[in-house]
Amino acid sequence: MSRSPLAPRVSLPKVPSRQAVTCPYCFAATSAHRIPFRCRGQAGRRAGCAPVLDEKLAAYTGSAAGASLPPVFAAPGRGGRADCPACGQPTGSRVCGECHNPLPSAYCEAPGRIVALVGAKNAGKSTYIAVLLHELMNRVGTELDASLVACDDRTIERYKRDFARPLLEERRLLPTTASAATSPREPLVYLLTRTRRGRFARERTDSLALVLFDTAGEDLRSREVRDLHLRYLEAADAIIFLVDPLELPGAGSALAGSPPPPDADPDAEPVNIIARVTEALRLRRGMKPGERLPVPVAVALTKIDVLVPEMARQSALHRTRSGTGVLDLDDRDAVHEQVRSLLHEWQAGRLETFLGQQYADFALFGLSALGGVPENGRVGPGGVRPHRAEDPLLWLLYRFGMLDGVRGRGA
Ligand SMILES: Nc1nc2c(ncn2[C@@H]2O[C@H](COP(=O)(O)OP(=O)(O)O)[C@@H](O)[C@H]2O)c(=O)[nH]1
Ligand SMILES: [Mg+2]
Ligand SMILES: [Zn+2]
Ligand SMILES: [Zn+2]
Repeated sequence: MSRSPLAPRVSLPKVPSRQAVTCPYCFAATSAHRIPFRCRGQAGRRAGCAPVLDEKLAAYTGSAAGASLPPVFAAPGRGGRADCPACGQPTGSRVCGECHNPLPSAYCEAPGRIVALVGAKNAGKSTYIAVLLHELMNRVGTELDASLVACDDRTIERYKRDFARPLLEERRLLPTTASAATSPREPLVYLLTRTRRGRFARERTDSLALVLFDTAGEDLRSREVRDLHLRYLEAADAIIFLVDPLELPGAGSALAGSPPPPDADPDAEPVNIIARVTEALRLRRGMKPGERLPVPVAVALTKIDVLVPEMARQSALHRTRSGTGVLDLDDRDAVHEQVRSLLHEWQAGRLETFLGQQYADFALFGLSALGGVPENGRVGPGGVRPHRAEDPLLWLLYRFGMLDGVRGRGA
């Protein structure tokens, strides 16, 4: 009998958290007690420093708009607070020393884990980002008793304008992501925080930084953007790869309707994208041949609503996730096995082989952000009905020790 692909995961150590704090905007690492502060500034009758143009922040965002802020200063910052040397006011706001973006205190205290999202053009990244964040802010957030908070105002604005409003309110498909030449090269940065009562009634708070770049595929050809993305991937403590099943060569017959896209470009093939990213990661991390990368990797087939209905019967992938507030490990194994056999059926078995050779810890998923096939540039008549969109994230939370795994719940 062949070794179960799921077996080795059980004995793997929990992913260690890092000592230094990595900025989720520019990925510079700073030791936890050297993080600078930003003065609280004037407010109402409170005295404080006046806003000045923050040149580092303006350079990062590419605009002086919104970069007029109270000054940044260095201080030892015991207990996450310091007094501004200019005005004497205490402050608890910290920023990255390199780019001056805010670093939430929960993130500084319990150095967060950075989760990166990668996928070929058209894999469903933008749609997934819109839906996953909405799920985390609502249904899934409530289930896990977790809060998802944007780390800066630009993230809030961009999520509303570019993701939530068009897709969830107006039910229009998202336009192809504009090239970074015309849109900011900034990630959306969120902190997912979960507080749980542990043993001896002690509370324990864990956080995870979700750093989401929504990049146009062609941007990876630009050197500057590629460098930023490599830093992003290098800093990532976990990666979610999104794979469009329509791009898998053998999947055609299993899928309802939609023929493969006409501009089939070998560069955009999921296996090749994953291979390129993996190669870059190995190089940057100085991995020896045969050594497997330790970052947990979730590989998710998107758009599984296109699988023909016959396949849906008795399928782990198609039933709703079982377990509430926990990760049901039996359900997890069943979905992994099903996606694995789908990949083999679709002559994409080499994807799994490759992942097994390169990563010590990977898991396979299938999800649908929309829950149905869109028509004429719009979401289907039933609206956006995500299916298992949160699964990869729940698994990562489990791997980070932020969510309990249970067995024997029954399906
Ligand atoms: N059937 C189906 N199609 C989807 C789903 N998510 C995205 N798509 C389709 O895939 C296209 C590309 O998605 P998008 O999120 O823009 O991909 P990106 O280029 O990776 O950002 C969309 O225009 C939709 O037509 C889904 O859950 N189900
Ligand atoms: Mg996009
Ligand atoms: Zn930074
Ligand atoms: Zn001040």
